[in-house]
Amino acid sequence: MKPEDKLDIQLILKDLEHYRPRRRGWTWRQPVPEQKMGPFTYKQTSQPLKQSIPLPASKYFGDIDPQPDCVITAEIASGRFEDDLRRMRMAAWHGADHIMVIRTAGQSHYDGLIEGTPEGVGGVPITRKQVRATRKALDLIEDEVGRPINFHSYVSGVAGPEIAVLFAEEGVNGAHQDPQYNVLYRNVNMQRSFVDAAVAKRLMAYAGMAQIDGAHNANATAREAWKVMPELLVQHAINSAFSVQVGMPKDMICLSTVPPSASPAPALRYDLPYAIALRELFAGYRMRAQMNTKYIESDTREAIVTHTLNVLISRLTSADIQSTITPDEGRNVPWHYNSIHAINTAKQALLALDGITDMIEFKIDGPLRQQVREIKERAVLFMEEILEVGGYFAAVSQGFFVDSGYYPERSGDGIARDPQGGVGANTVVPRDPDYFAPVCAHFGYNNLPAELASPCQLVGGCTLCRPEKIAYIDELDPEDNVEKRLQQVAAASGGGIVPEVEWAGDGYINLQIFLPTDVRTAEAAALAMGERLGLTDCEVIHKQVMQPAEGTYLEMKGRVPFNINPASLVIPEPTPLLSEAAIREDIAKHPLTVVAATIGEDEHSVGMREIIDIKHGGLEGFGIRCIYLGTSVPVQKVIDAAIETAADAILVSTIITHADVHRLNMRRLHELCVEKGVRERFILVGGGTQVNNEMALECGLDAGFGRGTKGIHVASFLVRRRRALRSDQ
Ligand code: Z97
Repeated sequence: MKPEDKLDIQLILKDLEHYRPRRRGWTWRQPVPEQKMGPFTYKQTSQPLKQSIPLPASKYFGDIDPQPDCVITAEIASGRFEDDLRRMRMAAWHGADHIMVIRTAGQSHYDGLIEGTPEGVGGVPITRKQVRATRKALDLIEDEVGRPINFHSYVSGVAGPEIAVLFAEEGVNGAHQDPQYNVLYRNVNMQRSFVDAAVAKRLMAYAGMAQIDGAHNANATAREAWKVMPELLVQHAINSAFSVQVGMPKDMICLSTVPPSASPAPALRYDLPYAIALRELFAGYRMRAQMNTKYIESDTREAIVTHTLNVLISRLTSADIQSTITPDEGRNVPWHYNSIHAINTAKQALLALDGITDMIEFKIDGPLRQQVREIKERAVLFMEEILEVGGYFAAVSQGFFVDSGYYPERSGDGIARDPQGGVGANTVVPRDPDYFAPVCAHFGYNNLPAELASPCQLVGGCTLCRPEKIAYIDELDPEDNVEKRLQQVAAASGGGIVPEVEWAGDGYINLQIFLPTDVRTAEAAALAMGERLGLTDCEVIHKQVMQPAEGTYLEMKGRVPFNINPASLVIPEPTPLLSEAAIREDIAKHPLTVVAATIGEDEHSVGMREIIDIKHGGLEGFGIRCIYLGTSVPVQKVIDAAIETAADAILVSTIITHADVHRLNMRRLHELCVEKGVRERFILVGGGTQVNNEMALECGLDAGFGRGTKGIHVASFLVRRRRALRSDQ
């Protein structure tokens, strides 16, 4: 794949029947303890990527893109796998190596596997074709970025064991698996859920998959979520101990830890002791740090701050996997660029906190220790009470779990389930003495004949040993399938460019609007504006009062009813900027003086000062000598000053431009220089909000700079022009 080419979905779909995953199992990053990158030495990074997109500020540090030592997760959940694949590529380029494909909401209600590529809502249903195409695309993507990428999904519901077989066959690298999730949230029968879990976990262990548990869901579900800390520890304990019993290695068991609170709560006073208690109790297991989702509202800024504080907890304690939740999770099915923002939040915060624990340590005495101890004690008491009432099933039937009291307090709002009831009740039957299953990676009793090397020998191999035996069904639905969707998208766009946030061709753009009115009026006014702008399907996705009377900030999405033909675009050739270092080096060797002024009757000095001032990255910062003459300076005077100071360049700015005065003044500068016989001596540059390069050239100057210009643009131009002049001589 070439970076400038789009992911070819047709190529991925081609010959999918014969695709085989190239490896099984999970891959951790390779930490490099003392890694030099650019001007810094990092303590907690891993091997860099072959190709990637660094954080925006990396340009100040030699474009470095250090990769933290822990795996970074991107949750991808558009509902169309063909668009998910493209987002996965964007995510990998930003540093995600754990791609978690969220299923359609509540897939664990399905009681079997489905086939084909049906569209989902807020996630895709698990089908062989979608899983296979995803793993195949990830092979290409991991080659492109130069790092293995873990593909992850969920093993739950009464079809859990079938899904686990599918995942083992198709090279899925990690999955959520926790029988408590089925019991509490999906009302699957308890016995059935734990028996299924044993089978599924055995398969996952065979395939080397990492497991993530489901404890975080108690935090996300409980009414007073920060109080469930003791229960979270209990849930982790039950799933971890069960998994080890079934045969999973401890270092493949990842505890899904979530900081239980968020500000305005004094969050770290809860989250930090909780994180420490967990890591102390579960030493030897892996920590998957999930971000707090319970308190995400529609304000993306607020979500990003919560996530940054969550990463602080991860760095102060430890995380083997740093999960990222998109900051728009509270308002829509996550959009492409919000997935990327989430990854960057984690990457940025992890790098900023590199080596923090070498510098600070926790107080051994005091509130932190007390809290840690208290949380552990409450969890142990919780466990003891489970035993007292007769075990886990009895405890669940009495509503012990997801109760919002701080144990041993109880609020009576826990989830209670009937041990004899639920989905799949009475479906577990004891195995007969002659029970024999001719499959590998099987849990429990199997009456394996002694002479067999492997159970599947009798049937000539199972699908785990002989993948060619896998029955691959392409599509079942003639309408809801990827080919049809791709055709429809292509037809609707007519080859033009259509904006997109979620799916190719969805047409959505997002507007940020401030309206000087109350919130209800503002929402109605925003929708009216959307209509006037010609947008369709407008929806206000965030509103925030700045002050009840002074105004409201809103974000509104809407679809554009057109597409842009790329052939109709006039795209100016970019002039690459010289690097800051190259400019400085040139100026040090060949000093440069500029005379600068706002000319004519113009009192606006800000634009020119921004270009010159060292504080804002202006010319002075590159070692250029700047003689600033002030505002409303006559053109004649500027030229005289340039002659007197033997300047190399004249910079003039005009902001006030009634009656084209900016053009007149620029032309005058050129003409007067010609009259005085000094035109060749000076590089003439014009600037201002209404100025552009073509216009300045037309007026006889050497360059023009408009809105958005920074000092480096002008400095780069001056150095280049001088180099060209030197080579003339
Ligand atoms: C996370 N943000 O990162 P269904 N099993 C377990 C789960 O936690 C889940 C499912 C199955 C979250 C992801 C919540 N977790 C979303 C242990 C879902 C999914 O098909 O929706 O019923 O199962 O963990």
